[in-house]
Amino acid sequence: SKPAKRIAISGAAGQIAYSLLFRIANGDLLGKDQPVILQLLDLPQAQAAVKGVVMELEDCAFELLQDIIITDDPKIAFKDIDYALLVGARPRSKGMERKDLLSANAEIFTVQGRALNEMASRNVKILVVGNPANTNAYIAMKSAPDLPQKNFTSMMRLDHNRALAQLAAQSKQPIAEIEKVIVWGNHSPTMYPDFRFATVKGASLQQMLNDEAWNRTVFIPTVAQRGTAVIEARGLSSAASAANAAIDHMRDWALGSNGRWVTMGIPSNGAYGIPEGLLYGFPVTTANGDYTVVSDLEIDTFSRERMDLALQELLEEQNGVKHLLG
Ligand code: NAX
Repeated sequence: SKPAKRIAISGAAGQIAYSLLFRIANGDLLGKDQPVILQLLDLPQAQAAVKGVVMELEDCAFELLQDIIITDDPKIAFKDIDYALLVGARPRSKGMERKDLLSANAEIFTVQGRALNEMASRNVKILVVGNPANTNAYIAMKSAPDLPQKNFTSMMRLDHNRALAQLAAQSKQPIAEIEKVIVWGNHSPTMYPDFRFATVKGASLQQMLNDEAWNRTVFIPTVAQRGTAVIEARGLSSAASAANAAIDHMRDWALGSNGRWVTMGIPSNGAYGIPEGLLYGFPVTTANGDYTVVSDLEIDTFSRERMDLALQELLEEQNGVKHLLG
């Protein structure tokens, strides 16, 4: 059989990881013929909980799961890895200001970026899930100068999938038939879900729905506030859907999207007026382990405003942590 791929997951004791690890071990990420080794990272005080999760992983008797490493040291977790799913992050505690949250995470992702730089495979594919995801990915990328910048991505796929679900419900069309949906910008309430180019069996979804008021007053806010709605209903933030999106993101990146557009947070190549190197949500297609930005889409006035709003927010976040990068 194939040699095993090494996959690091941080935040391994957390609730997203509890949905994620079992699916990866089951072959949902890299396929049913690809053995995996899980390299689990969490804080020292979470090691006992990680061990409990590992007992359950063992008890599933997954045939593809070749080995499991448990550690609180990023250098051990990232040694020779092919994939990293960076889920662990510092959550906002009561009374914590936004800038304190940013610096706490900047510290975590500086350390992890350096460890990736030193220990990971040179082809490692990195997905940052922990919030603020785009800026955390930016910090990790800046802290890993020896790795290609394009290897650093952030998760916008949950927002993309949420948009698909809303569009399918509104148009009463099957999700599998809806293509070319985009979520521009930041994984935050400034995100811009955009279905101007979306198609159903090749026909324009925008023309089919023909309701700009629904777009602006229902669709965009529903997608952007979905995380909050889940917290209000469940008392906990999205976990299974976040894990599912992380798998979608990595699987498509590794194995290809077969021509379909997907949304990834990636370092900008300068397209659409987004400054080069800024981590921003773009429509991409993926093939042969690489992603390509969908280029030359027309940007109308409303879209430009929405895209710039997210850009301003990300510039503030990313400028706000620059001085910590050394
Ligand atoms: P949990 O609080 O359940 O788990 C987080 C885990 O990370 C804990 O076990 C904690 O000990 C660990 N951790 C904290 N700092 C660490 C560090 N420096 N190194 C290693 N592990 C560390 O959170 P969970 O619900 O799993 O969410 C994880 C992150 O995903 C949060 O930051 C959350 O905001 C973010 N999300 C991002 C989404 C996205 O679309 N980009 C959507 C879902 C989710 O809200």
